[in-house]
Amino acid sequence: MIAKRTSTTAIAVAAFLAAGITWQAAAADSGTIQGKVTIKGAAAKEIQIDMNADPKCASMHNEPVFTQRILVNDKGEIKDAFVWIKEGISKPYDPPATPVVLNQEGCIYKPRVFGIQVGQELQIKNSDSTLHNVHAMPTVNREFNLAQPVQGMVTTKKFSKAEVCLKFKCDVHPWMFAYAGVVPHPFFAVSAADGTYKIGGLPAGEYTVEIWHNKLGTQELKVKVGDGECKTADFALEAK
Ligand SMILES: [Cu+2]
Repeated sequence: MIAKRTSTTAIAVAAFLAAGITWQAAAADSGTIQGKVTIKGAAAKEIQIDMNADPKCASMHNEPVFTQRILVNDKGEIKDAFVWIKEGISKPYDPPATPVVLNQEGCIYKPRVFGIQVGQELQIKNSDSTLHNVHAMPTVNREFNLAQPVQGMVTTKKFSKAEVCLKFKCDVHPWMFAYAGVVPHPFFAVSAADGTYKIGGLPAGEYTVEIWHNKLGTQELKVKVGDGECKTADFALEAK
């Protein structure tokens, strides 16, 4: 029985080594950094939002709506953390032609946290039949404050400088917040509901990976990745 197990292991090792040969021939810009974002400790409870200040907002929800300060599941996995390569990217990357859309729907920003490249178009859309006032509150980019009184309105903006993260609020509805990670390259991700994130297509190199969370702050990890390699960088954020 033991001998049989050993031989299975030997085959597995041989297969791994065989895979290692193709590993060396991996294409350029094929590194990946991925991981999971979790919380250490218990997150503060979310508070139910009172939308009665704008009956139109209230009428769009049948269920109670809660604040979304720390989106965490019962396994402690965090959604909506922004992960990006803070240092180590040397090549310039043109912004993609496809715009990012920030929608206002049911008096909530969707998405709540998103990444966008410097110079990439941001389309801010009002899907509601009520007034929203989008107020971008940057620290290094240009502030703007625009009213969107009409349903279906779209306003296009761009950001000229990197900024992680830039906060948006609505001056009409005090519960509405969104956060944009403005990055000078395409290497960023937002953690999914199970806390996972993945940044692919990386050139071989040594990187500083930063995580940003709207309530739990930032953390950094140094990660070295080669062509075709996939490295794991997990983050555990202290509860607040
Ligand atoms: Cu609003």
